[in-house]
Amino acid sequence: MKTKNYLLIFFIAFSCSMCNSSKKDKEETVSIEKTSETKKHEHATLTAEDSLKLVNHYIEVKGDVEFPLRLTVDSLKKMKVIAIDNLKITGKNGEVKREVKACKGVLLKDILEKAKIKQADHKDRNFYIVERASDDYRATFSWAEVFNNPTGNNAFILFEENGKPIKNGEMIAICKNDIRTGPRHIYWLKSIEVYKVD
Ligand SMILES: Nc1nc2c(c(=O)[nH]1)N[C@H]1C(S)=C(S)[C@@H](COP(=O)(O)O)O[C@H]1N2
Ligand SMILES: [Mo]
Repeated sequence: MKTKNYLLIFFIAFSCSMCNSSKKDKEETVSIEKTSETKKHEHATLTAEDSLKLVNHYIEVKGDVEFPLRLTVDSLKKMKVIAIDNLKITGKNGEVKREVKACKGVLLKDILEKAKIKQADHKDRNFYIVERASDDYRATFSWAEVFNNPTGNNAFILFEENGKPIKNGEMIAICKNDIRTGPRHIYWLKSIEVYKVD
């Protein structure tokens, strides 16, 4: 009789623990699926608080440059400032995601000239430039695009939109002549990195 009771209690306890572990497994699978789903798509809508955490007060210019820089909105304002009207940010299907009536910024080219890319001679031109955001979103330019192509006069670092500071990071990057402007439009810009092709 006693052994029977013990067996019964053991059986109940065992089935309960099985029940729990399978539930846990299920929950874990669901949460993993959720994360990869957000990753697959563009970027999740952030709360104002989370967006604030991504803001940088300066951008770092680093890598293969003679003079690494730390640029703030104020230092950009001291450079050659260019006004841009009617900027359209378009997504991968050409849809307009955002429109800015008026904004101000400086050319990426001017920033790179200030930092001075470490070139051995005039044939040393195989560099790539990475604009990186605090969420690790990145856009890449080639040396030729910036210094030997109209793109050089269209790639900007912006610090002002419609007369006001920029909301999603103090400075953002854009490339105005891209067919779809979304991909090389970078919120929360954190660094501009120069690397040499091996
Ligand atoms: N830092 C950062 N910038 C980013 C992204 C991102 O995920 N992180 N997404 C890009 C994409 S895919 C597009 S289309 C444009 C416009 O996005 P929006 O619709 O969120 O304004 O921002 C780009 N800039
Ligand atoms: Mo996009």
